Amino acid sequence: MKASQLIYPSKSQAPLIMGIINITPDSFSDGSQYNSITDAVERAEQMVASGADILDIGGESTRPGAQEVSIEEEIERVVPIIEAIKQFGKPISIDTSKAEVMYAAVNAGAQMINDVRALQEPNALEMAAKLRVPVCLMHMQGAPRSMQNSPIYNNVTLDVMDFLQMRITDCENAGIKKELISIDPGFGFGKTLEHNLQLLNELDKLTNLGAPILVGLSRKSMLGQITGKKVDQRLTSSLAVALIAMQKGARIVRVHDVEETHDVRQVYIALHELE
Ligand code: YH5
Repeated sequence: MKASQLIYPSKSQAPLIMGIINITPDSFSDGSQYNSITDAVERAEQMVASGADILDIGGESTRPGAQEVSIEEEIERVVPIIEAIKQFGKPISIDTSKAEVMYAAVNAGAQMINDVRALQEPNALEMAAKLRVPVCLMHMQGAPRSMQNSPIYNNVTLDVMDFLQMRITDCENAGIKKELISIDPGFGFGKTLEHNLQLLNELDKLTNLGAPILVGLSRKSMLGQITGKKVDQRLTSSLAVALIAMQKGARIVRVHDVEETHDVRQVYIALHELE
């Protein structure tokens, strides 16, 4: 089956659900790559059955303190998964900052680049322009290793918007069509709880940048700070913020729990008389 093309939903269309498939060294703990591939493929199949519109494949952990991954290692992690999940017929996005990984992933069948470093790594901008696929530009203050050490903003929403506007301009100057660009405020990436809450409250302001908004809030630490719950107990709070983000204009929600988020989207669709 050929994967369908990825087209961003307009203001009057239902938001898309992006399912998160992480391939990290933890999945290789038994030393065999076979299990991690079959695991990821099984999760992807379930996500598609539950209503995922996009599958986001990541081979680099951006959690604070996580080990850096080499280009070769990242390619070895993601390419077999992409090749194996193409059959489900849904667009695949590659969560990477490395130009070489973008190239290998798109050649293997990925149709979108999701970059937490907003194409600022060497050659990433040129590579994304050459590949002509949709790109998500995310805001991050600092680098993953140290980003949560007292992040500072003048006004977090305005600072994030300034950054995203500059990256949109740089992308357009590099030859990336505006229609291919989506933006993401980067919840939890160099932000305190207060910063994250202000960004979510003011998410609608980001629509003024004229690019579809993607958000990743699922199971994040800010939900742990609010509810006092550990990462595997954050489903309810994740669903609450998914609905709030949709109401404030998010066009793509990046989530772990696709089936439950699909119900949330049904509520949103019914309320707004969509489809
Ligand atoms: C994002 O927001 N995030 S990777 C910590 C967690 C739970 C989840 C402690 N890639 C984003 O998902 N891409 C990641 O609990 C992303 N937007 C986009 N576009 C971090 C992550 C996570 C971290």
